[in-house]
Amino acid sequence: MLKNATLGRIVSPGFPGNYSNNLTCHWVLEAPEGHRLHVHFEKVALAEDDDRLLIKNGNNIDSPGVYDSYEVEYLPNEGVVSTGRHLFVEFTTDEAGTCTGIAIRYEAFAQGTCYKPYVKYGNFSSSDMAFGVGTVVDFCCEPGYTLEQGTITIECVDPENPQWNETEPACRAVCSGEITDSAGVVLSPNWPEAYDKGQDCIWGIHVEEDKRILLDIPVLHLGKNDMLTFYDGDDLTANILGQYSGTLPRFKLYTSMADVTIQFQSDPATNIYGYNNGFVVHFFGKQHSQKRDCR
Ligand SMILES: [Ca+2]
Repeated sequence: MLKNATLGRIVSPGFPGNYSNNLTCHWVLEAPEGHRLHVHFEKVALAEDDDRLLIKNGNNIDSPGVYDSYEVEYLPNEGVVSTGRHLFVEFTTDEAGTCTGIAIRYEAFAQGTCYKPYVKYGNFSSSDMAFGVGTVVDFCCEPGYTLEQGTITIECVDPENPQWNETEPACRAVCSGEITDSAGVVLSPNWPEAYDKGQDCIWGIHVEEDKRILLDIPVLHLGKNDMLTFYDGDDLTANILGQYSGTLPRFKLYTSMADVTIQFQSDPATNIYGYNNGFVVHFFGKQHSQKRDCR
């Protein structure tokens, strides 16, 4: 029983390692008086057997359900909300087969308002930080992340039952993109979580014409059959600047022109091995070094 639940996180035993078999875990969340609860799913990774996550709109297992991993194929991006002060969470596992488990974030919000939006790897601005009816919220993602699902702007509507008029977006590191900013970052798909097998991604980066590009790669941690390739130009026929797999310490590359093409291919056969596998590439448009007129 979590009394006075204002903001926190529930994780399955051992998270982010695998959970054990034969578990039955219960949590009862109780928001402060006059408040409701919003739950956001950070991770629900269950073995495809009888392992189950259930969330009930009340303080016991017989309350009406708001989430059941048996019935839901895709996680609701916007999470779930309670109508009263309580949510009942049950996580059960059978006798074999485990996985990473669950991580859910909860936050209380006052009756008569919308819940405070939450976007992992993103930010928002709001016309009213109390999130009353009429509040308009605009979202953006951190560098390297792309808005997916949902919409950029949502509004708190319905004085009788305050709720957001649209689904909140999610921010994800996606496979491929065309980037025309003068500086930024390219992340491996799903970063900071592991990329999937069988990926083939291409990013084109184009800075102002009279510049060239400095690439600074602080993280490169790939499987031995996965490959990150940098081409000195705007397509895959350009000269290769560098081709990498495995793990490398921080390094830098320079293009000779204003375009670079980055290709990432992961082995379709092997599966990945955990957190922080991937890469981080920062890029900056740089003036070509010029002769200085010294006196
Ligand atoms: Ca199981």
